[in-house]
This record gives sequence, structure tokens and C-alpha cells, in this order.
Amino acid sequence: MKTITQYKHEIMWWMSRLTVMLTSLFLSFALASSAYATENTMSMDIQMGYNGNLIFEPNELTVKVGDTVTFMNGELPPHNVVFLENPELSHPDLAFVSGEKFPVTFTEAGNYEFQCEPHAGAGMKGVIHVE
Ligand SMILES: [Cu+2]
Repeated sequence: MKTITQYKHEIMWWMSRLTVMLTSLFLSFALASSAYATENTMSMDIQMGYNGNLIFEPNELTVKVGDTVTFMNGELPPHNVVFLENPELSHPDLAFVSGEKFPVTFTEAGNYEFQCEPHAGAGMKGVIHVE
């Protein structure tokens, strides 16, 4: 017959085994998800005319090469997105309808300054840092 102490020892042994197994399981998940994050590109939104103001929100963003930033038309249209030194990325056509989207994918590192042409004078400008 087993004594209470023997049972206790057995339970402790199994609990320590379980802890090791769960820890390694957790670590493998953590590693797998971090690998997943670095392999896949991100997609982020910038609101145009956010909250009834003539602003981009956010007006500064840091992304990685290959990431896509989607400019979403909000309030106080019309808005557009013009990259001062990268006309090929620009969407000069004015967006009048709320919810219109301009996706822009960045394939090279650098700083990309942009503005909304009708509202640049009001300070509707921003910059995206691509690393
Ligand atoms: Cu605008």
C-alpha cells in the first residue's frame, strides 16, 4: 500500500512534468507566432478627415518594407493623398465619398511625406517612415 507521502511525491512529480510540458508547448507557440509575424506583412489604416478635423490620423506612422497603408476617407471631404517625392504612390483623384480607400504598398525604405492637396494649407499633412 502507498502512504500519503508517496502519493504526495507522485502528484508533485506529475505536476512538475506537466509544468515542463506546458512551458515547452507555450514556448513553441510563442516562437511559431513570432516567426509568423516577421514573415507576414502588416496592413494599417490612416483616416482622412478624422473626427471632423482636417487631419490625417495618425499623421505619422512607421511601417516595414512590404507593408500596406490604407488611407480611408472620413469626414469633411474631398480628400486626396499626394506623396511629394513619390508621385507613383499618390492618389491625386479626390475622394468625395466617406469610406473610399486608397491602399499604398511601400517597397523601399525611406521617409514618405504626404499631404491632402485641398487641405495642405490647413495642415493636413503626414509622414510614413518605412524601415
Ligand atoms: Cu483633405
